[in-house]
Amino acid sequence: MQRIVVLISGRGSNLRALLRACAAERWPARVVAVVADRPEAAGLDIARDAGVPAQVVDHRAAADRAAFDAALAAAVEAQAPDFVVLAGFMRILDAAFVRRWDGRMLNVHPSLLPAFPGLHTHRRALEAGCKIAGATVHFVTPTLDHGPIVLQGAVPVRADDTEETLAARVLACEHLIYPRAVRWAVEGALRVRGGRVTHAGGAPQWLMLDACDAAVAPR
Ligand code: NHR
Ligand code: GAR
Repeated sequence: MQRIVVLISGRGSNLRALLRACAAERWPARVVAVVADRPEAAGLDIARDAGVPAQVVDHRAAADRAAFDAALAAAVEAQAPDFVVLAGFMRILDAAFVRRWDGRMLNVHPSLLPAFPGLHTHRRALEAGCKIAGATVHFVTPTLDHGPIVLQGAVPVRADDTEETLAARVLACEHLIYPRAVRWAVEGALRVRGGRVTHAGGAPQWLMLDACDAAVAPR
């Protein structure tokens, strides 16, 4: 059994999608702990309801970034995970932390990377007049939102979209692609070479939701 630690900061809807898929699809893995960087993260209750130990490493209680990263590293290390999965985790991690889990730490980011790394992705996509938006699962590297891309999902941008309506459509896409990508990782199906990720079995590494929000399945 592969051991997964999930790091969250907020609502935890991606955590919920991961927990559901892990149980329903009988992954060779389980979520052994959820760690939040803030005590009010609603996702902590999702973990507890699923019987997963949840703990807080409060970033506001840390003296500085280095102290927070060290405390978080210790909490993660204590779980001896095989994979560290960021699910709406809002703290930039230092290079030492990231290198420790090289090739074993994943993130879902709410844009079609390399467009719009960082924060406020939906606002920026709307301001840029994008007609397609989406989400990206990538391996985490020291450079923010620049790690090797595992899987991307695309959704249409509608003329009357607001940040909120676009975020909701992209989030639904995240809930489809993130469990799939994490499953590939725990199954050992991913290969990384020259900064590019391939699926050993040739599974399509994209998903598109059409204007009616039906999934367009890869062939
Ligand atoms: N750390 C590294 N080194 N590399 C990545 O690719 C990372 C990472 C930590 C988190 C998630 C990322 C996202 O999906 C992620 C990827 C936080 C910020 C940020 O600016 C940006 C991107 C992501 C996560 N955080 C502010 C900070 O000072 C705090 C913002 C807040 O609290 O609201 O850390 O988008
Ligand atoms: C998701 O849209 C995720 O991609 C994004 O925050 C949301 C978390 O939702 N992540 C980031 O913006 C990281 N900086 P959730 O808590 O319901 O999973």
